[in-house]
Amino acid sequence: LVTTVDHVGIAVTDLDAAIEFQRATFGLEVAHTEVNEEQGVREAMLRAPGDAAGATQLQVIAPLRSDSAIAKFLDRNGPGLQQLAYRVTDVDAASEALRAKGLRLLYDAPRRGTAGSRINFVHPKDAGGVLVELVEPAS
Ligand code: V0V
Repeated sequence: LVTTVDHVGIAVTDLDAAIEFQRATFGLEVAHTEVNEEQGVREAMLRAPGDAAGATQLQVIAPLRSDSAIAKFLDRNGPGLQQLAYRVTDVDAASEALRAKGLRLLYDAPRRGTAGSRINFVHPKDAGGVLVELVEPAS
């Protein structure tokens, strides 16, 4: 079902400060930044300098609005790991396969994710306490 780990996502309060921390501390570089109004986030994808294209990235995610999922996560937990994202070739088929196994998918139909990807999420209570994202990259 999964082709690779696409990214791991951490929730942060200050996106620019988090990017600078990851750069100055770990040497990660910004590969992409974006605002996703529907998800209520400002986010950046960070990469290790030696990685090939398509390698696993670190996503840093800050809230745009107080009613967003990220704002709620920060209120409850503070900054930290928020999600694990698996790459799939077909998010509709992957979602259907997981539904057939009895897992709850958050969306009836995939929504728009980073860089034109199509995404859905498995409810954390059905995935060992981990919010699992499914990512079908833009073709
Ligand atoms: C909540 N829970 C989590 C969790 N968020 N557990 C692990 N990881 C998380 N991130 C737990 C929470 O503590 C509760 O446990 C339980 O799940 C259900 O909580 P709830 O009150 O029913 O639900 P909420 O309101 O906390 O919402 C949780 C969900 C929400 C997962 C439904 O965060 C959501 O819709 N997430 C999907 C969208 C999202 O995360 N967008 C931001 C990233 P107890 O207390 O009952 O034990 S945007 C993004 O990733 C993009 C654009 C991209 O990658 O392309």
